[in-house]
Amino acid sequence: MPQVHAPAAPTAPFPHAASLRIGIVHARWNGACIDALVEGSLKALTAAGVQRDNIVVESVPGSWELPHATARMIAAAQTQASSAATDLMSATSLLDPSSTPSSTSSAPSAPFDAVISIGVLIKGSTMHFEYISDACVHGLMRVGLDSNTPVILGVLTALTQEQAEQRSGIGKDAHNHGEDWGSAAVEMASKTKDWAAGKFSAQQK
Ligand code: RBF
Repeated sequence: MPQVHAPAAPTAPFPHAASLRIGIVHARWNGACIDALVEGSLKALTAAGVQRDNIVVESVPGSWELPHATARMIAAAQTQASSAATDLMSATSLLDPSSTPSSTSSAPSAPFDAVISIGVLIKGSTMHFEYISDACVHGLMRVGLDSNTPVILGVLTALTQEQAEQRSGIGKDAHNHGEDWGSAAVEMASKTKDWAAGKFSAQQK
């Protein structure tokens, strides 16, 4: 059986997963693997308690486009959140004291708490594999640090189609790394929210 490289389980659960809003953006090259990885991420997110309505899934042509798309999706969710706040203020305006906010659920218009960026690069006969994978992973790291939003690296770089399938959960004894990415998104989103409020895990016990 091939060795599975995956993280050990986190030391504490994440009880506020239901209030998280998560973005997924995936490339469309190597579609069978992509579909399995997106499904794996969705499965882990919902198993952890994230509401399906609070997950936005978008696609782009290839992995090269992932850093740009991730950055713009983070900005789009922030725009949605600002508009929702403005709507709420006008709905509760002193000019119309009888008005009440139409919804108390903030998650569908909240900023993303994490984004999972998914692509599959398979080495071919050109140098594109090296250029795209290097630019993509560096770009995604930059987006995460610049936006203060956890960006989960869901990019597989495989030397062969078989390797890509093994890491996408396709075939016997294969492991779906998309599930690890869903779990990583919940953990990083939850911890980043806590850290922003000045809380560490040890203080919450
Ligand atoms: N995108 C991927 O997501 N995975 C690939 O394996 C991949 N291989 C490519 C190989 C070549 C020769 C080219 C030209 C593009 C490839 N792309 C791949 C697409 C790339 O990420 C991007 O979508 C396009 O270059 C358009 O900007």
